Amino acid sequence: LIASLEQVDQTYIMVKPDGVQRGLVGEIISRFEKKGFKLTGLKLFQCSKELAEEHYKDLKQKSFFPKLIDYITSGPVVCMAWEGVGVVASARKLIGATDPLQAEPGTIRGDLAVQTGRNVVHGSDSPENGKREIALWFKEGEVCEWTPVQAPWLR
Ligand code: RTP
Repeated sequence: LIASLEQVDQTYIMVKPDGVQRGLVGEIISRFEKKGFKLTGLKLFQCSKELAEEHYKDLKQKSFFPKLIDYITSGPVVCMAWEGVGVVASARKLIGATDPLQAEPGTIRGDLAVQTGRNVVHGSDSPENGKREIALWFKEGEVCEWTPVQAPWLR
């Protein structure tokens, strides 16, 4: 009964262009799969400048904004929607600090990156932004609701 009261959230995770170029897509997907979250959306995608600017609209006033938009549009990204109880905060923990040199070993950025401007992955910072970003990056019908089959060997 208690478990059924827990809120199931969605988060938008994106392998940034450097992660795709470096061949880290499988490694990054693996970390969320192994943790136990449910993948509900996945695609390789070249985004427009307009979409990148909308996604990062809260950072519009930052000095690094133009560089950030150039980076995100420099090549294809991998867009993902993940679902689960506590998935937003947990994904941020798995990803690690924005500056990869400050990110703990064991986190994606801590293990795989060195520069803030090339930090391989994005994760939504709140359940509200998770919903907003999934709606922004995925079209109707691209996000898939599915129920995992109860596998006796996983109990
Ligand atoms: P993200 O949205 O990508 O998950 O990153 P975040 O929340 O950890 O960091 P945020 O402050 O929202 O910044 C978004 C992305 O902008 C780039 N950035 N560059 N000083 C800089 O050059 C700088 N600061 C941030 C990073 O790619 C960061 O992930």
